[in-house]
Amino acid sequence: MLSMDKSKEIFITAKEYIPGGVNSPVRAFKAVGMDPLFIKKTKGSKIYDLDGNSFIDYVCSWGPLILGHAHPQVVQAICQAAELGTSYGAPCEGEVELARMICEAIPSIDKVRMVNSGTEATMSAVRLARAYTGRNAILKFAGCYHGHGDSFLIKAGSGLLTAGVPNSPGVPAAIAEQTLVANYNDIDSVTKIFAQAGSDIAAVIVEPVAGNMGLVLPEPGFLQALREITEQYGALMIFDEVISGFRFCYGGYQNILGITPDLTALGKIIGGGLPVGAYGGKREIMSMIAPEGDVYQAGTLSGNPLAMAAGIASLKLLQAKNFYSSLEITTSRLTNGLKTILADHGLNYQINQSGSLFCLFFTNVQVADYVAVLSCDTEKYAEFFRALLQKGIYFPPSQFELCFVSSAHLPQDIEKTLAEIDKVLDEIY
Ligand code: HOZ
Repeated sequence: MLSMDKSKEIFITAKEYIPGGVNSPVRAFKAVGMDPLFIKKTKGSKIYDLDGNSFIDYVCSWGPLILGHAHPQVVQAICQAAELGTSYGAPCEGEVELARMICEAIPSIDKVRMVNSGTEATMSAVRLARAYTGRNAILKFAGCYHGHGDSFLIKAGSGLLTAGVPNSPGVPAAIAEQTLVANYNDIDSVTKIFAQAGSDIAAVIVEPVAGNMGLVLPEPGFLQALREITEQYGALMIFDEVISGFRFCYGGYQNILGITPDLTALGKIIGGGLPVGAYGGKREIMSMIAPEGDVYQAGTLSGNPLAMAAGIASLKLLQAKNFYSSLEITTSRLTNGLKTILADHGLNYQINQSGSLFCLFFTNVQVADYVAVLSCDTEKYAEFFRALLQKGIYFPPSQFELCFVSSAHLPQDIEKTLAEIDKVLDEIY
């Protein structure tokens, strides 16, 4: 057994001063029935805890670290920026450079506003959509998660799915009423809602690849149909690309789909591991934001020079030839190996993969929507997680989160991961 004494000890203190001892619920490891690891340092594909254990990391800070931990060029860019001051509260060149890179990479984005998190980006995009359309309702999908804004905590994914909490206390009923919920990959459920309330709907917000109920891919035609119906009713389409932005290609998942949303929320990768979000879209919509227009949204640390430097350095590295194809090859090596191991153990568990994202669902049901996700054996996943952790492999501490592969994951990491999974399945089955 690995010693985790130091993590356990500090968790006791953490719980005295921080709600639940963590600053974001999934990190508490509640869904896998153990105390969290406290991380001391990270490098490449590995994280190291306070007790000196090392783990191959498939969480990668929940998405930003597509280049792996502490990439030397990203760290250098942050250090150089820090020498010049950590926050200006005034415009700087980095903001313009990162905005230009985003607009050039994602054709639907004419203008972009930097914020500090994905949550801030989605909340602000919804406010803007409401202002632009003069309507109040929004439509989201069961199991999709768009951060913790009041409007989104209705049938949300991520930590809320883990905890089985369909809603959160503190969300006023009047706000919750403005959020309509359809089923992902089920255009009929969308059509029905539009038929009843289409003229009240300001926007449909959707993760083009759903990444907060495990990984659920859009079925062919689903997002195109969504684009058509939003246009038909004069509602905006907001793509939440906080996870998918720059994850599958140099741009958004929308570049691959060939769909043009009205607004896009970004985060994670564009901040290179520092706290950044952004929302952008059509010029005439974005021009409504203050000070150009009168839709108010502001932030002391928005466009922070360190975060901009990390984002710019990261995006430059993502432009390398074959970056995305080689990342996908690494990931497929892992998922193909996993499929063989599962078959050898007589298990028919489902693996969903797209590019460098994947999820191992502990269910025999093909996973294309929220209902299928709920059929997973979460207890067995927790057992699997705990056993794998003992072998030095760090999977997400919840069945309903994703595995992220980075360019720092080497063939030997993949081989070790597969070998350890094989042993763990022997142990638990
Ligand atoms: N909302 C993130 C998972 N989808 C968790 C973020 C964190 O705990 O750092």
